[in-house]
Amino acid sequence: MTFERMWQDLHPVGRSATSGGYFRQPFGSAERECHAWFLEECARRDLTVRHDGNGNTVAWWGDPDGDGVLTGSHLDSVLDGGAYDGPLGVVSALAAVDLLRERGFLPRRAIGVGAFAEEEGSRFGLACLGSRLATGATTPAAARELRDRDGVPLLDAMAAAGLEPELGRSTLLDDVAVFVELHVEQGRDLVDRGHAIGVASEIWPHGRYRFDFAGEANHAGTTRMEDRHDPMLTYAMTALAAAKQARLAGQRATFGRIDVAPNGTNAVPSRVTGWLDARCATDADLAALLGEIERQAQGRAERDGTHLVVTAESVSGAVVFDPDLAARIARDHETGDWPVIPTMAGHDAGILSAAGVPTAMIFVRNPTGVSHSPDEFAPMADCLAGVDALADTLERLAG
Ligand code: HGY
Ligand code: MN
Ligand code: MN
Ligand code: MN
Repeated sequence: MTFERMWQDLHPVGRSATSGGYFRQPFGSAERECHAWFLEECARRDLTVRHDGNGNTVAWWGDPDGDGVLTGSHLDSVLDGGAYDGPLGVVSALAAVDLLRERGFLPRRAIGVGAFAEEEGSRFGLACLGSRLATGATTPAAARELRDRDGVPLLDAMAAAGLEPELGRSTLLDDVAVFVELHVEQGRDLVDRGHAIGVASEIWPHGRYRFDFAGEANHAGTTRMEDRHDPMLTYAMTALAAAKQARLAGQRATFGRIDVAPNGTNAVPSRVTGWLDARCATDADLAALLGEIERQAQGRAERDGTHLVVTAESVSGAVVFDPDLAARIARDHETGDWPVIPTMAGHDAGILSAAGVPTAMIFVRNPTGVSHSPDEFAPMADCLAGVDALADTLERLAG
């Protein structure tokens, strides 16, 4: 099975020697090394590579002619992330092509292996940037405005990585009739149910919001507590309120990133910026959660004499995958039905589904249940079961 060889080749790219975590920043050196590896593997298989000018790449087995079966995922990672989130879907897709060829399968519909750009939004702040540009969910004009944390424009980052970015209308999906993304499970559902493989039923709505808390810089020693307008306090109470509100309703609210100015030990901050990642089962729940968090935050800002501005940076609505397609994939397998389960993690598959492309997701068991961390893991046996499941699915869809 070629999966092991490919996984050994790709595994070390972008892994930190200290934390063991991965940082494959979009259009950064490690992610570009992964992408170059991907192109080499496509060339080995005589796949026809197409770039869409927006950072996305699809390599075709056969001529899609508007009716292709696409699989694949992303190669970028979050900061200090895991090895499997993204790359497992790309490597499994290449291994599934090999397995189908070993079976002597000749596709009636072309099969494409894709790598979408900037799925994590870890550099330019917009999750699933590549697939959003591919579907038109984000316009090229909006993408041109994006800057990374150092102020580098998206176009410059892409050009510096050797791409010839157009950021124009992507033709990538003109060839795609159906998309199946294999992904490591980011949770414990499969391990709790005792299954190596699962199929996605839906993706929760997911929003990212910037909370800008402005206060009054002052001396940490000479300023009495009652005289302060400290944005760190307003931020801290907001983070606590968000966590409490989400927990009460079985939802998700995370402040995983903050910026403090001037960020000095002996100065009351003038500004604190926090980014909230919120996820709920329905669009209405997400709007209600945000409303309640913002209401409590504004109330605290009044108490602290600080000022709060909340900006929605990216919001993805609820995605319900085609239940018939999900059931077809879940049912046809030797070991009986696989579980059809929801995910609270966002995926390129969600963006394509929202754009009307018939889409399905296959999950591979992660016994740790942990993701976006070096501890993310999928046993080799389960990865191979995933390749087999993906090959079976592609055989059915492209046969
Ligand atoms: O953030 C997410 O849900 C996904 O892993 N990009
Ligand atoms: Mn992912
Ligand atoms: Mn991820
Ligand atoms: Mn099988």
